[in-house]
Amino acid sequence: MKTIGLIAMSGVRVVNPELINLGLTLPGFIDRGKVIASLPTLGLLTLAGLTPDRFEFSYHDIFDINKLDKPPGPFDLVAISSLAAQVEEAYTLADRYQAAGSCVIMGGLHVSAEPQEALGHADAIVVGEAEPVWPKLLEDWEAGRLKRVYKNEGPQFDLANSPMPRFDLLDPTHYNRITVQTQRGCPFKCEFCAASIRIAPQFRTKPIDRVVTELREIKKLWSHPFIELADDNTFANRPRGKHLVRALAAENIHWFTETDISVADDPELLRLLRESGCSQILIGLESPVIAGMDGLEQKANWKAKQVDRYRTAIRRIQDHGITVNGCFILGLDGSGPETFDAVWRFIEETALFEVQLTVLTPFAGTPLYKRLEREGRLLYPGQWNRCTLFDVNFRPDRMTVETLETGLRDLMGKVYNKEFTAWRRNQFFDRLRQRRRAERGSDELPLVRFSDRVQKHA
Ligand code: B12
Repeated sequence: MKTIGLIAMSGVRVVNPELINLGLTLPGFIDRGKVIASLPTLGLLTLAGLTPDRFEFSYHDIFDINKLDKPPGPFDLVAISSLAAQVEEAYTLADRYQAAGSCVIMGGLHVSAEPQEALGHADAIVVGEAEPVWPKLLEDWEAGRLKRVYKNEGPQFDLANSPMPRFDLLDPTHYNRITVQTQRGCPFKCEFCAASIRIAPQFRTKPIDRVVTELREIKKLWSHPFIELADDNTFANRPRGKHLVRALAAENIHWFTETDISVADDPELLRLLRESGCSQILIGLESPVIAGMDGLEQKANWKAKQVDRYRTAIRRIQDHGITVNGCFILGLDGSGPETFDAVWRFIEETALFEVQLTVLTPFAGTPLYKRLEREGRLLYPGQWNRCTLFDVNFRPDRMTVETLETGLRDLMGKVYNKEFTAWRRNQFFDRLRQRRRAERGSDELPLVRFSDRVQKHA
């Protein structure tokens, strides 16, 4: 039986040593880091699900190739996933596997954006979604006629035909969260976005019964799974989103997903979310400062138009008992050093339960990358290991690189600080208790600021 090794490059990546040191001491940052490190690579499990039984599979997480005496294997064929931040490590590993005689196949978001580069390290690559081409690739390999590039030239893949990802390949004791994908693409077009929209431009959904079948498969392997939806924007289609949430509610799971701020407009959806075991939604707020938001969403400038209602919307979602993971991008064009303080005040005012602070990152294949390249503002072109979302690799337009780096570091120090993190979390639970006590809730519950509290205790 031919053996296939699925090689997942895993864990968190940061280059800047000061951020690494800071990260090691900040509880809010470490918590998220642990969660991230424990997510498996769904793309590879999906490949396995597409593969006939005559192959023997194993799945391997590689956290640090420098600590690897010997790569897992030997395998007849290895399939390696690629995100920008780890792709140089992935290439090193691919070279080692090729030298050892394995056939190396690479695919994923980065390889799809930089196919020529990847061909220097792989026998064949898949550009874009794997589902339509993977079975043919294996057939060609077995027949000794492997092509260099596989890319779907036919109609777009219908998610109704999605294979069951091979969750059974995972060691259940190693993962505390499992990913399930319910849709691909997003109706918005943000200049920086490097997620599945880059390989699946149209917003498409997986039939809900298929999603439920995947969940039931997971529940056979984990008794109380925490599900992280690997979606771009789960509720972009609101009616379908509500059907999905009702279906998830019946599965008795806790779950997390990514969406946009407009969920706050729909009280029925918020109620359903709460009742369904949804514990958190991640929202790309990007910035509370309008200057940085202008032109960011390139179809209708949608994101810039939402900024004024961010505070009310976040309060409304959290007061329904769903925590918000608010994501901010620092260094957006048009936003200067005043942004750091504005973000800090915003987080304090909204008491966001969870916060992700990142810097603007030009990933290969994005309109942002092309624009910054044109404008001569890329600092380290081709050094993909710096595409971590935390390392600055471009020249901002309204501050120096150093100001952005220091601003990010200082803000992280404040936002992920133990006392402030605890305060934000307590605010969420306190407001929830107040709301439950109130006969009919309103958005006007009294707002307590962290700084007021600190002053009172000083
Ligand atoms: C789950 C997740 C993770 C997981 C798993 C990552 C992985 N390798 O799959 C973990 C926790 C490890 C992770 C880590 C990081 N992540 Co992450 N993550 C996600 C998330 C939420 C979902 C990805 C997913 O599962 N998609 C579903 C699967 C089915 O799609 P897919 O992977 O694209 O796979 C399809 C194709 O690409 C292809 N394919 C994929 N791999 C392969 C391999 C072969 C051989 C073949 C043939 C085909 C193929 O076939 C699949 C089916 O069609 C996305 C955000 C989002 N909403 O999409 C961010 C995202 C992918 N992550 C991102 C980033 C930046 C990171 C980190 C750098 C953060 C950090 N600083 O540490 C690290 C990367 C370091 C590392 N070790 O890889 C960026 C990546 C941008 C880019 N283009 O590189 C994204 C898009 C989020 C963002 N903010 O932009 N992440």
